[in-house]
Parts: sequence; C-alpha cells; structure tokens
Amino acid sequence: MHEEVVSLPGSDIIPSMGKGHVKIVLPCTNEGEWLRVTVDDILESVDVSSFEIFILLNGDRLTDLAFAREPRYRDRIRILEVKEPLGVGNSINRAVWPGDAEYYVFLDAHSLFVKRDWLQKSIACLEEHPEASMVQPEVVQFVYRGELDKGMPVERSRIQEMSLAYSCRWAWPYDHPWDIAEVQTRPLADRPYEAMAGGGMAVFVLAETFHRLGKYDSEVGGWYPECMDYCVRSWMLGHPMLVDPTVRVLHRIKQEGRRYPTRHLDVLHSIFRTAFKYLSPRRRDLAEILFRRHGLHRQVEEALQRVKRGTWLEERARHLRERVHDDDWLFSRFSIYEERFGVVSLS
Ligand SMILES: [Mn+2]
Repeated sequence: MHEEVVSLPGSDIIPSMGKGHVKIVLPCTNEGEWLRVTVDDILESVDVSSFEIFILLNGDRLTDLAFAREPRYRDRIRILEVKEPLGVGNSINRAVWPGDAEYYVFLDAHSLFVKRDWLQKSIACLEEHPEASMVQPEVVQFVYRGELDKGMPVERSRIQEMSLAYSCRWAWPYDHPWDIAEVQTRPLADRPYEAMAGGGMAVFVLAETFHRLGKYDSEVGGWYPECMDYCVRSWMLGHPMLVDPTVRVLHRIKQEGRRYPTRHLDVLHSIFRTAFKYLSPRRRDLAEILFRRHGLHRQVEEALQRVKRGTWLEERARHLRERVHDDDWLFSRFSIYEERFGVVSLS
C-alpha cells in the first residue's frame, strides 16, 4: 500500500452532501500557483449554495497548499493526497464515491471562468438531459504570457485566447499517428447537442450516472483517452454525450513542455484497450494497422502486451451483455471514416 494522507480542513463546515450538492474535483500534479488561481476563480464565480472543491493531489512535488488553510478557503476545500501520480482518470475515480454529491464537475487545475453562470447553466443542462453521460462546455484554450506570481491574481491582459474546443471524435485515417482523435472547434448548434466524446478538460456529470456507467476506466490514461473511453462505452449503453455551447470555461494550454514521457504509449495502449473492450474484431485489427502503417511496430507490440495483461476480456463480456448499440452504429452515428487499407492485412 502506498502512503496516503487525508486532510479535511473544513469537513465540519462544508454543508451536508444532500440534494443539489456539487463536488468540483481538481486533480493536481505539479500545478503550482495555477491550482490556487483556479480555486479563486471558482470561489468568485460560483453561486450555488451547496458545493465543495475536492483537490486530489497526486504525485505532486511542487504545489504549495498553504493557501487552503486560510479562512476563506477552509470551509470549501477538501484535500486528499496520494503520493504517486495517478493520472487524471484514476484521480477522479479516487475523489468520488456513491452518495457524496448530486453533481460532479471535473476540471483541470488550470481553468478560469468569465461568467458567473457557468455552474448553474451546466446543472440546468444536466437536469434537462438526465440521460446524458456527461456535458462538455465550450472550452476556450488559452496561453498565459509570463509566470504567475506567488499569491497574486491572474492578469487578464496576459491571457491570449487560442482556439475553441467543443468535443472530440475519432478520425481513423490520419497523417500523424497522434492525430487519431480530432477536436471539434466549431459549435454545431447554439444550444445543447450530441457529440461523440468530451476532451476531458471540463466535465459535468450527474453523480449517480457517473457511478452507474462505471466511472473512468482505471487502466486507461494519457490525457483525453479516459474521457473518450467513457463516452464510447456510455454511447453504446444508450447514454449520449452532450455539448453545451452556452457554457464557457477557459482552459490553459501548458507551454512548459510535456512532463509525461510515456504518454504516447499511454495513448496507444488506451486506444487499443477501448477497441478491445467495445469494438468488433475487425476494428480492433484496424486500430492496430493504423499505427503499424506508421512503422510503430515496437510501440504497438508493447501496447498490445499491456492490453493483454489487463482486464479487457471481462469488461468486454459485461459490456456486450448490456450494450444497446454496437460499434457499427457508433461509427455511422458520428461519421467516423475508416480507411480501407487494400493490400495491408493482418490475417
Ligand atoms: Mn489541461
């Protein structure tokens, strides 16, 4: 067992987790001052009566949590610290349990909000669409020029908005092996609409639904694949993913470089695991060929070995019993183009 430290500085003050309670989960690995700034912006913008901010600190060597002991934070924040890095999906899974809230918000700990209504509107959307597996807002990708000073607020003039993200979709022919999912950068409607998957940066869900659909897959990691896997599974179980383009969340694009050297292999493994669990054998082969065509034989072998060491077969057996749609339906529903490879074949 890994050592775990639980501190609940304000657990006696946070309102009881009754009807309407919102749990905002912030996984944090070395977010530094961005965690504090995200928390500040949540506290300034949220006006629902019953909410908490649950920080899942994991494998963090950088972030100073001293701010959380100040009175204005203490009654809203809970912290669970895990020594090893868990990845986003497992951090979120660890941060929630049945009966703890009615709504969940999963946010990257480098998020900002421009309007005060973001949470109320998302909750209203979930209430109007109780069958939804999740709702993604309009995500505004931004870069921040310069560094955040310790204890200082964000300077809005340093924020440079870069692009928009509404949802994510598999794109199975591709030029670069890591472009296997494409981001939808234009809204398809001006009101909530269905899409294939969320990108994972800002996720709203009914707590009961999230538990019933099986939370995030504990073996899937990377950066967006856990959300893709969850949405693919949910769609096939009859639960749509929704985009609410009227809700806006700002999400920072990190410029300090990638800190996770194995993440490409994680993505490859995750795509294969999702394919092994939920797709037909033909598409399982296709997923493999997509990467082999780029010469990634060693990575493919490594990822496949990881998949086969895992629990995909049990998951698949259960999923096939419960699903209401197959992968032909899914690929057709979202017009996922599949290249026919002609001479290339595994058989
Ligand atoms: Mn992020």
